[in-house]
Amino acid sequence: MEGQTISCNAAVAWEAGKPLSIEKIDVAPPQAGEVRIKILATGVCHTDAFTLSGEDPEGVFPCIMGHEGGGVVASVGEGVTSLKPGDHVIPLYTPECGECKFCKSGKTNLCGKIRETQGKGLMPDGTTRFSKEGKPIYHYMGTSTFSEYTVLPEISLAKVNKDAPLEEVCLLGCGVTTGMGAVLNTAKAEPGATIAVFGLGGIGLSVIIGAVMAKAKQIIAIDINTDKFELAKQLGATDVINPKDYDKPIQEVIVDLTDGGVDYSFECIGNVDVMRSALECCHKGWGESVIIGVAGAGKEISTRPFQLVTGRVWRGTAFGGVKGRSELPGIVEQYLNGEIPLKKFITHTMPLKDINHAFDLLHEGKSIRSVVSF
Ligand code: NAD
Ligand code: AHE
Ligand code: ZN
Ligand code: ZN
Repeated sequence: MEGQTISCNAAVAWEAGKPLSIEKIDVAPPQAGEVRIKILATGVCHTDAFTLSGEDPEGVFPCIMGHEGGGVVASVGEGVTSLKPGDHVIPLYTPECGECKFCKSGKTNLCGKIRETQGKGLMPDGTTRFSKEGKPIYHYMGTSTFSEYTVLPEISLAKVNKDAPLEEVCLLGCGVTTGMGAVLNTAKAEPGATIAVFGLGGIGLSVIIGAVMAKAKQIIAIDINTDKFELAKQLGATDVINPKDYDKPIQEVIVDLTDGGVDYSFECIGNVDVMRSALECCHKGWGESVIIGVAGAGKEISTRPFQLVTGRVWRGTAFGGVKGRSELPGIVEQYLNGEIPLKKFITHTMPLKDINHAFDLLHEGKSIRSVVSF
């Protein structure tokens, strides 16, 4: 099977706004520098739903979505040295080549090596490994985990401890790492900090985990769906707030609650109006707001420049600032040491054939993470 095309099941997004369709597809063998993976589990993140909605300027169809996976190396292409069949891996939508300007900068986890082709749904050589009846199907975020088999560049795979159950640590492929990393790497919150988290899905709840790790003294969790409050409190939120309970802007509520504003805030929704609230609830002189949520084509953020003149800082984060190949294996070890309660995030599990139900649950606000097991 090593050098042959594999026929397997995948959830294909034929076009924006339509449910995924379970299809038999062909997965070509890995080319030079590439690795074919058998996916064992994948989470469903809001970004998958965002792209499927048609709002993503980089959305190309037909494609195979999914970017929060865990799998086992099935075979490797020519020149691959760091991975071998049987290795357990987490696909990375933010690769780490170690040699590009970004990787060498010491300032970012973004890697520039394959970003252009990845954004077009292609492998680095400009072609796809997926097809059906000879018609190419695009990759998604360089990962395409909604397939029994997928192909990734070697630089887009983190090798992890085989003791870690892939149906849990797949969540470290996006959501949980992003939220924790946003606090620890991007904001670098210090002990005693006050923190506001907007949106309590997989990302916002992981921000709470990061805030507890950073020893924040106050963690204010905000959502319009009060069903999310129980888990937020379990994870360490000190205050839970529903903006609908107030007749003044939520930033004013938080400023009043915190003697002038929080040290750090995190937007985990993708709503540009909430991004403004998240900035404006920060303390004058030093408060920093981190944008995590992904907003649709044409959306823009705004605030009075005076908010920045008077010392508030607006920044953003991708994958929580984590360099996947070098840092994700250590985060998996933290999980194995009991430091990251991934199980609490898995509200639903299902086989691939029911993946559309995971999208329904997400839209209905009923799930934190659905994990599809293969
Ligand atoms: P989710 O749908 O599980 O959670 C979003 C939460 O926001 C829900 O609980 C919802 O009730 C709440 N919400 C919606 N509108 C609100 C409002 N007006 N005020 C307060 N709460 C509101 O989504 P998720 O998987 O946690 O992802 C969150 C966002 O993060 C998405 O935009 C996703 O695309 C993005 N994301 C970004 C990165 C990154 O690297 N930057 C990584 C993962 C996800
Ligand atoms: N393609 C979109 C933006 C999507 C986006 O911002 N993706 C995040 C990861 S979301 C994970 O759930 C990201 O890492 N961005 C950095 C990058 O290089 O893509 C658009 O607006 O064009
Ligand atoms: Zn994601
Ligand atoms: Zn690089």
